[in-house]
Formats: sequence, structure tokens, C-alpha cells
Amino acid sequence: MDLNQGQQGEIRSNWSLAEVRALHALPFADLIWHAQSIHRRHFDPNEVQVSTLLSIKTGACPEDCAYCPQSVRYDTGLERESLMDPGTVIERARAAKANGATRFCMGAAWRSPKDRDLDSVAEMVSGVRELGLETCATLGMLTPAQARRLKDAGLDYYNHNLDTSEDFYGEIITTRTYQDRLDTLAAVRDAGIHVCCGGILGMGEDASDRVALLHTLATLAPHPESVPVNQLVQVEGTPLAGTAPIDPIEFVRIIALARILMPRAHVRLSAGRSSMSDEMQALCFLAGANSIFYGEKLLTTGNPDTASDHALFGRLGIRPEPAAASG
Ligand code: SAM
Ligand code: DTB
Ligand code: SF4
Repeated sequence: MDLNQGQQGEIRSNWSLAEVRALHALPFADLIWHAQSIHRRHFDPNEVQVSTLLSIKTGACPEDCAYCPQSVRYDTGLERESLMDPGTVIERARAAKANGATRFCMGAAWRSPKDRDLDSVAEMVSGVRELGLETCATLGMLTPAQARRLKDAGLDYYNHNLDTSEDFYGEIITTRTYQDRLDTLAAVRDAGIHVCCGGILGMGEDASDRVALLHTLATLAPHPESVPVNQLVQVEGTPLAGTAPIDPIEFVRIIALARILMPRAHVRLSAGRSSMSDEMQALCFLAGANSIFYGEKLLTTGNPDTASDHALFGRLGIRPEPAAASG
């Protein structure tokens, strides 16, 4: 493979599966060098975007996603909570901003929101935006009209993951299709909201599934603005508890692949950081990850505490990315 190809800064959505496979198979040093050179063309390599998550409606979800502690079908001991009141959410966003977050992501355990729920979510979105934070939501499937409504309320990003390859998908979720997910992504894109879309590694998929997921993401035109790469957080009671963990070097390879294929996207080192060493996270940043979830909780599971993230940033000389430049 000619590593100088694609070094001209061009953004492509016509990647072939064979090209993605060949990149994935590169010797590790070549892959990281390639990813790091592309990263430096588009981003300050010492800046990382910082988002904070809040679960605004927790548990009792009708879907059967095999990884998820919030599905009503699995007994994970999670306490369900109804939709939070907008004032409380806005206060939590204010605290996240004071702690240094520039984006606030509100997640709800829904298959899709009811129109009446969107009244409250719209109030949250506009209130959070007034604080000067970027807004993100992940609420399940959306119709085009719901997406437009969220855009009008001031929503900057919508997170909706493909999770895995189309082939492996049926092993993980049966209550909605891959095409349903692509349709929601199209509705979000058409409404003019930035797309945040990625997946989960370590669910028992094989390398060809990971390559296929990256190929699907990188052939979306335009690419998602944010690409979260989650490592499965294994939760007792979910069908995926006890799955063999992914090889950390393979995880870093997928981060590098995301960076090379989607040069302008923010690649987020998402769930799973609590079980990663500082050295592993440093490798991910070197491979082109430039966003994290920051704050002691993801949605329902733990995340590194803010003091250890400050220490990590300090050790690596990383600065949080200012809000205006985020994408
Ligand atoms: N219910 C909505 C949906 O699924 O579209 C939004 C919230 S859902 C929790 C958001 C994403 O979190 C999922 O698509 C999945 O990628 C990720 N996620 C959920 N549980 C996870 C786990 N145990 N480990 C890693 N990622 C997880
Ligand atoms: C994403 O890709 N990862 C975040 C966010 N989008 C919503 C969620 C991770 C959830 C991990 C399990 C939990 O805390 O419930
Ligand atoms: Fe529900 Fe979302 Fe969890 Fe799936 S990932 S069970 S849709 S909360």
C-alpha cells in the first residue's frame, strides 16, 4: 500500500472495502504514522474535545440491545428513572461547563421519543445552549419531523450509533434494523444537525466486522462529524457479560483506521476508558482520537474521575479544545 496516497488532505467517501482491509492490516508502526500524519493536517494533535453525558431518562427500554444495561429485558439491577425535569438538566449542564466540558450530551433510554417528550427535550436543548455549551442528544430513532424540531430547538449534534457491521448486527439487536439506523442518520443529516455515529468494539465480533463497520461509516457522504469508538462496558445481567475482551492493540488499530478514513471527524475514545491504562489511552490519542467523555459517569456506568483525567492530560500535555472550534 502506498502510504503517501491520501496524504494530500482529500476527504473521500468512496473507500473500497479492500482499501480499508489493507489499511487495517498495515504493520502497527506504519498504521500509527499514517494516522498521526493525517491527524496533524486537520487538528492540533495536543487538543482533545471534552463532552459530558447525562442520562435524562434511565432504564426500562423496550429494545433488546445485548450490550445495554438499560434494556427492560435484562436484570441488571438498574433503577429506572422517568424523564428529568428541564430545570434539573440545565443545572447539571451548568456544573459540567464549570468543570470544563464544552459539549453536553443528553441520553434517553427510548426506542424513539414520543412527540410530547420532545417538548421537554426541546426546552433542555435550548436551555443548555443558552449556557454557551454545544448540545448533543441521543434519544433513539427519529422521524424527519422530530429531527427538524430538535434542530429548531438548537440541537448541534445527534448521536445514533451503527454499533457494529451489518452482518453481525442481528446477533446484537433484533428490535430494530440496520436500515432503521441509517434512516435516522439521514433524517438527522437532512435536518442540518451534525451527526455523531460510531460503534462498540469487544462484543464478540471479528476483525472483518470491525473493518466493515468502519467502511460503512467512512462511505457515508458526508462523514459523521463525530465518531465515538466505544469499548464494551460489560454489565452483569446483559447477554454480553463475560464476552472475551478485545485485544487493546486491535482497539488502537480501529481508532487509527477511523482517523485515516474520516480525517476531519472528531474520533471519540468513548465508553470503556475506566478499564484502560493511561498508556493505552495515550496510544489512542497518538492514533488520532481527539475527543473523550469527561465526568464520573457515562450514562449508567462509571467513567474515570475528573482528577485522573486532569492528571492524564497533564502527563500528555493535552489541552481541552475550545468550544467554538469543535466539530
Ligand atoms: N436509546 C438510544 C439508542 O440506543 O439509540 C440512545 C441511548 S444508547 C445507551 C446510546 C449508545 O450507547 C448505544 O447506541 C451504544 O452504542 C452505547 N452503549 C450502550 N451500552 C453500552 C455498553 N455497555 N458499552 C458500550 N457502549 C454502550
Ligand atoms: C456513545 O457512543 N457512547 C455513549 C454515548 N454515545 C451516548 C454511551 C456509552 C454508554 C455506556 C454504558 C452506560 O453507561 O450505560
Ligand atoms: Fe435502549 Fe438504547 Fe439501551 Fe438499546 S442502547 S436498550 S435502545 S437504551
